Amino acid sequence: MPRFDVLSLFDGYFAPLREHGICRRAFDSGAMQLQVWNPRDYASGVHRCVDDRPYGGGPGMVMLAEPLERALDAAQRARRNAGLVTAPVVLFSPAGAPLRQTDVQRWADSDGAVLVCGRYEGVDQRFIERSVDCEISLGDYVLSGGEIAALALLDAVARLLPGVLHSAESAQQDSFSDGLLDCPHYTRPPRDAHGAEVPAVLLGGDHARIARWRRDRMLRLTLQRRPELIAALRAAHRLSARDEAALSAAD
Ligand code: 9D3
Repeated sequence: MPRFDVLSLFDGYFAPLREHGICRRAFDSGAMQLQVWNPRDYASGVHRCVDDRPYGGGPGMVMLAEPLERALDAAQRARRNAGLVTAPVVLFSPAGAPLRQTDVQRWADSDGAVLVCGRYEGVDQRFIERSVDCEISLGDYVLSGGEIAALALLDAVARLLPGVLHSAESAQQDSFSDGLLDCPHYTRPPRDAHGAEVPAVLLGGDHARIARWRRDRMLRLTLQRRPELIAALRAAHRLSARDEAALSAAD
């Protein structure tokens, strides 16, 4: 059961996670724990300052190391008091490694982590070098801080935890967990008001044929939209001869 401790100047981002959907279920069932620590509460002086101007000049502000360090100490102490060993410290930053489903699965199987959400132009490098174990990004676009990235990780982890999803199969059948994009889905009616029909194979009840159709559609869609994912599966010898046949028929 992972426990996550989040360091954030905007702790209000994390309350809704406990209130909705699959994440709420993960917290209510005790499958995942979350505690949020605000570095502002660990800042010194009457002004409780958490940032300052960058040495060398330039735009924006930089987060002070000290309030982060003290909030991190409080979080690690609380974890120790709960019987856990010191957790790895993750910093969300545009310079991090893009988050992948394999990483999400590892966090779901772990005791959790301390998640540090950067704000402003960044965090004093001395905090990163002293205290951060890895840096994670959500992708190559600019966010205003690490909170949305932390929420994405927590959401992705929550749905993998035992007893949280309706069907254990859903997580197993995920797009990405097998390295492919998902196939199209259909539900009632079989012919809609626009006259559009559901592919006949899905209505036929031949489950082997349905499984083959779905696999072929996943392979074709992935080749069209994310050819690098097909290349990675090929390199890992995770495509069968009939997968290759479906791909040749596709182009
Ligand atoms: C021009 C330099 N900018 C780097 C792209 C400065 C900068 C912009 C935005 C520094 C920090 C941020 C705030 N972003 C995050 O903290 C962040 C982030 C992101 O912006 N994109 C993708 N993933 C992440 S994780 C944290």
